[in-house]
Amino acid sequence: MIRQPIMDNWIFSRLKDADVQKERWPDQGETICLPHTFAEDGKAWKGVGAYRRNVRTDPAWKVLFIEFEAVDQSCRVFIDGCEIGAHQGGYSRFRVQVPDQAIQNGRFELTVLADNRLNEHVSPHFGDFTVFGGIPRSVNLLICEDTHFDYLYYGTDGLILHTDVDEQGNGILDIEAHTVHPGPAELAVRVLDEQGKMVAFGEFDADEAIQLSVSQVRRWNGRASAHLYTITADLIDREHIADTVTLETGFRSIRVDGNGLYLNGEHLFLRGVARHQDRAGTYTAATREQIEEDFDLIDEIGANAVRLSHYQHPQAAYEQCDRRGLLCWAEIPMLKMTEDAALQENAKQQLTELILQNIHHPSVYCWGIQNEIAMFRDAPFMHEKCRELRDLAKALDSTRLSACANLYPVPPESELNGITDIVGYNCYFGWYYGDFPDFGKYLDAFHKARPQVPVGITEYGADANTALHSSKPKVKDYSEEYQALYHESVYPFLRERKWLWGVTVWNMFDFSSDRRDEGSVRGINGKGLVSYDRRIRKDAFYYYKAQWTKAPFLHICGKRYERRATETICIRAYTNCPEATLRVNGKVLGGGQQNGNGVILFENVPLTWGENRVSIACGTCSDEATFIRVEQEPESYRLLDTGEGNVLNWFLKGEMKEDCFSILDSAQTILDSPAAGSVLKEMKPGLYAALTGDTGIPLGLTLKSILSRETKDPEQILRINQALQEIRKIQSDDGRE
Ligand code: GCB
Repeated sequence: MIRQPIMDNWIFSRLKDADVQKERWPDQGETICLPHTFAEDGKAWKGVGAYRRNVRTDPAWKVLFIEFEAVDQSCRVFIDGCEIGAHQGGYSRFRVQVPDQAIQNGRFELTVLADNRLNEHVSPHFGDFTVFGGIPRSVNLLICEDTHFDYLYYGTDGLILHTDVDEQGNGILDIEAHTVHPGPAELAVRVLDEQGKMVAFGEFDADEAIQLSVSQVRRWNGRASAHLYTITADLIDREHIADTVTLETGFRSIRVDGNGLYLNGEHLFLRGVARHQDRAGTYTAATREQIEEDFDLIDEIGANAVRLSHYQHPQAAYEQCDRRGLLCWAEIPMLKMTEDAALQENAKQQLTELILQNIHHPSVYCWGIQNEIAMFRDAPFMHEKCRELRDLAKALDSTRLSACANLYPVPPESELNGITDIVGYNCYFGWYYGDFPDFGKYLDAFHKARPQVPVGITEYGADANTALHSSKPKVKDYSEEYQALYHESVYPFLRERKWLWGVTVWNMFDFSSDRRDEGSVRGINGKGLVSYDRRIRKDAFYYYKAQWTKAPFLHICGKRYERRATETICIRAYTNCPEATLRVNGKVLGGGQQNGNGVILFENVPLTWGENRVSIACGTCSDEATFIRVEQEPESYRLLDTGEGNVLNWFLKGEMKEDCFSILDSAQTILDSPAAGSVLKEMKPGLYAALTGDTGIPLGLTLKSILSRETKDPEQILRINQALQEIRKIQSDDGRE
């Protein structure tokens, strides 16, 4: 097979609804190169986009496929105006076959309609991330002989690899080959190690089940040694190699129990970060180099695991996980489960594609079947559908774990905790609700109730806008300092619970979420440890670097919080060194000890008017910062929201009774309390009905942000807040409301 990219010279146009119906696409458009999204000036656009291009063919070509690495979200493909294929789901690879006549004609016109309008039958139809639409990944021609691997088999290369290690330490490779061969054909399979030495070889009839063994296999062992093997399969038709597929894979065992996760028999605590695929400028159409840059940052922080959320990522991302030894949580975009049968069929299709297209990656340790579906309800039909998805995952791949990520109000005894091999909880104590120590209490209560269930934290985090600063950081001030404090305070509760299979910080990178308007930025979820453009490592990034890396380094926090209006300041450094020395304007001011949590604090450091050049050194590493003493801190350090909802911050002015309910609580917290719930029911009956019904409003959002979208009347919102402030939160024995 010859792969020929067709990335340039596409004509793109945005269609009006009527044009889509009539399939009358405008002749004119913008000439673009792929990858491409619908985004305009950084804003998402919803609709149908037409991509058109002329493709030249050679009439001598026997079989031709068009390969789409992804089209977002639903797609129809036309050749010379005739529909020849379609695909539903914006993240997986699929291919269509070009009719013979079009090959014979020497050219054809290819049209792709990409549609990212909300579609209740295709996941995701809800989620805290932007569905940008478009053709965000590569498109290629695959030119094949009559005998070829079956490239139409769920977008795979027709070679499904199952790897395992037997008790004697031999690698077992079971291959499921899907081929198309008009006459008899054979397969010759070679296994090469990293030095290029052939360690196994076999010849088989193309349709027989294939098994090869690699004696004393070198295991893929995470960051310690990510050893990979290369599998090459030649498809032979009458002594001629008609087609070849090459895939990298690895051999390892993974097991879990109530005490954690074991990689090749050794206990391993997963120190993970989650990643969404988008970034500033290119959005979901990140290039291979940009993907590598993301993984360089993930390496730098010292993570040993990644959650590739909430959908199938480009192949390059799984390859990075394989090569760098990062254990990878792979998942489908099932974020809102309904009774719709087509939606479930689509989930099964996306799960099949996710698994079969990625089964060879040794880094993948689990297949995630749902994320927080209980946000809408926790009903028996959902358990049934989750079991179906779990069974499908197991049937396709019996050695991998099945997984799900649950919303924090899901009680330990919920059936949602008994379906998959491992469970993750998305918990935001200290951000959307509760307080830092709640992490410990919550997890202990879960472990006590279900000690056998392997549990971990799939999400935790806090938003930070790197322009906002405070020396007294508070929840929801969106300051860089609060985010750092949050992680410093929360991670110890997680780190010490060795029975967790691990954690994944939400999120490694800021990402786009068109439903958001908060923290003085529109359209961004700011929980990243690194900014959306990847230029800024926030302070919290270095907290984890201090936890997870060994090469000595030191980072001074608050560098962007440059202007200070106090006589003295507290300077914080994150480091993996035991102690360090502080100098201000060249003068040694003293030494400091690291507190066992990667932090050295220098309190009451005097500032002189104007510039104070600070350096902190320990052994071979040091860092510098400048703090400028001023009369007044700039107003720009404070949250100054422009969104309608956030105008309310000016009204609220910090006069909130913290032990009482308020509109800053999540809708879930309000509904969980009968008293607070009834305030809402009385004052906003329509919204109450919507929240308790199945209208799709995420209950994890604050009531303030939900109300702000419902009404433009801040007075009414304030009245609701006042009524909620009359109701005290009652603490139960375990500290939860
Ligand atoms: C969650 C969701 C994730 C959101 C995150 C947040 O629980 O799973 O998609 O982005 O919370 O930041 O609120």
